[in-house]
Amino acid sequence: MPILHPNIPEITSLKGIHLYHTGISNCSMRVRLVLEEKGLGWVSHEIDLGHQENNQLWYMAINPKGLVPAIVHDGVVVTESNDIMEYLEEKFPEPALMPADQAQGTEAREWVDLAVALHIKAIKTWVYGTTGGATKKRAEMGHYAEIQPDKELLAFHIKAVEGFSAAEIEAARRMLVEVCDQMEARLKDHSYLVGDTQSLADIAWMPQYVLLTMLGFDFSSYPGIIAWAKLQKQRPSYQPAIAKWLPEIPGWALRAGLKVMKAFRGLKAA
Ligand SMILES: N[C@@H](CCC(=O)N[C@@H](CS)C(=O)NCC(=O)O)C(=O)O
Repeated sequence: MPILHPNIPEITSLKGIHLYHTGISNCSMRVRLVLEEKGLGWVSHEIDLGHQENNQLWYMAINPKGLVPAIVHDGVVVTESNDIMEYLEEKFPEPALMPADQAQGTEAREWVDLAVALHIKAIKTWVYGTTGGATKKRAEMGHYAEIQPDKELLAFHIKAVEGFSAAEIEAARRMLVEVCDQMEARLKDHSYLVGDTQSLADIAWMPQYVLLTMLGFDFSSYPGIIAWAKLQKQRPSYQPAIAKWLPEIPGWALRAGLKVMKAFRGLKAA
C-alpha cells in the first residue's frame, strides 16, 4: 500500500483528513463515497487537472505519479484510490464497508482489483478514446516523460496525445461489456455486488457507471445494473460524494461539446 511519509513539514503537519481530488475523476468519487459513507469530516483540495496542477512539484511531493486522489491523514500520505479505501476502512472501521464474512471479503476485493486492473486499458482508454480527450499537450510530453515514474501511465498519455485507433477503442469497449455482463449476472437478482449490503465492491464500480453513463456508454440492456445504480443514487452519500461535483450540464450537451473539441483538435493536428 503506498503510504508515504514525505519530509515536507507543510504536509506532515496537516491534521485531520485532507483529500486532494477532482470533481469528475472516478477514482476521486470512490474515495469521497467512502468518506461520506463513514460520515468522516474532510478538507477538500481540488486539483485542476486541465491546467496540470497535478504535475506541479508541490503535488508530486504528495503523489509522485501526479494522480488524484491522494489523502493526507494526520500527516500520513496515502495514494491509489483502492489503497485509500482500504486505509480508511482500517482506520475507521464503522460503519463497515467490507463484509465480515471472509469469502465475501475476498469477493469484494476481487471487484475492487478488477476496477484497478481495467482502469487504464478499458475505462481510461474508452473515455479518452471516444471523447478524443488528451489532458496533456504534445509540447508538454517531453517534460512529462522526465517526471512520470509510471511507464504504463506515460505510455497511456503519449497514446492519448497521438489518438487511440478505432480498434483500441473497440477493444476497451469489449472489456467494459465483459465486466457489465459479469455485473449484470450478479445484479439481476441481487441489490449489491457482494452480500446484502453496500461494500467497497459497489463503491469501486458506481463511479464508473456515473462516468460511462455521462459519456454515452449504453447500459440499456443491463436492467440489473440500472436498478443497482438507482439504489446507489438513493444513498445519502451520493449527493455530497458524486452529484455535487458533476458538471451542471446534461450528458448530451457535454458529449456534444466534447465532440466539437475533438474535431477542433483533429483540425489543429492536421
Ligand atoms: N490508480 C490510480 C488512478 C488515478 C487516476 O488515474 N486519476 C486520474 C483521474 S481519474 C488522474 O489523476 N489523471 C491525471 C493524469 O493522469 O495526469 C487510483 O486508483 O488512484
